[in-house]
Amino acid sequence: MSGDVEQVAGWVRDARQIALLSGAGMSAESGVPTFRDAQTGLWAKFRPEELATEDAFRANPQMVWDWYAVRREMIAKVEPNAGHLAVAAFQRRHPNRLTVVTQNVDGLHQRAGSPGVLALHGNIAQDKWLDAPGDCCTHMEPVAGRPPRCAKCGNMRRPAVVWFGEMLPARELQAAEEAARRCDLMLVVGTSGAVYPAAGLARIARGKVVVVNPHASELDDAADVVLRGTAAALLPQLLE
Ligand code: BJW
Repeated sequence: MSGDVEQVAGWVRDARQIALLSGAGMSAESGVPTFRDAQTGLWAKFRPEELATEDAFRANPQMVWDWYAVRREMIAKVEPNAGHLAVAAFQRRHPNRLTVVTQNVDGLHQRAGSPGVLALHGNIAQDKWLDAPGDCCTHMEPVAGRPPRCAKCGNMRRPAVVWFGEMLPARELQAAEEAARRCDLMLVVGTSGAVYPAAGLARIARGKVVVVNPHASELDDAADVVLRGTAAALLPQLLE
């Protein structure tokens, strides 16, 4: 174990309250591509800021729906990795000491067994109405591969995720801010730190901040220690 890893493992042992803020890199070793490193398919052609918006969906619902369909299919096939499992095992051994705050919509922390996950950007496995549903919106018309629509008014279903320009779920965001403000230690794992308000949580953390990321991130300057390694390699060592 390197000196820094040993030092952070000591902070974990001493901390009464730990907050873990995760991003797409947390699931990379499960086989889920990250947003800003990915080089294939729609990821290479469009930036997330161009696809993950209500305007993009209204302008081209089929393209955006297809992007989500590919990702849903991929996520349904993958498994939590050693990083997710180490977090959940720590929570089982130490109830109420670690809060998971995730930007991920893949549900892998939950599937690993982490309780009370604060999912800031929603859940890719679920849909919701694009516009406020009318009384007629019980007559859904599913056509394979297309966004389901109300047969009467044409209202569409959309993925139940948080797009750019949309508010984060208020309860989850407030609980995440409270977890940041009370923690003795925040582990910031696998996020570029480019997207707010999630990234801002690392800047309001009361305790020490540790970034776990194989590459440079926009939150490195907020960290007391930066560990250059992957989630699946480092979390099992940190959360012994
Ligand atoms: C590894 C690894 C391994 C690789 N192990 N690591 C303040 C300043 C400027 C702008 C704003 C601001 N506040 C708000 C904004 C606007 C905007 C924003 O942040 N814009 C920025 C681009 C500048 N934010 C919003 O619009 C948010 N809403 C909001 O603020 O509402 C209030 C409001 C409303 C109306 C008007 C005004 C205000 C909503 C943000 C929603 C983000 N949604 C997405 C899509 C979710 C659905 C979906 O999945 O499709 O969320 S975008 C995408 O980015 C997704 C992610 O959760 C999010 C963060 O990405 P993440 O997780 O960091 O992934 P990557 O790919 O960027 O990074 C991966 C990292 O992993 C890399 O660093 C790798 O090195 C690393 N890695 N392998 C560990 N094995």
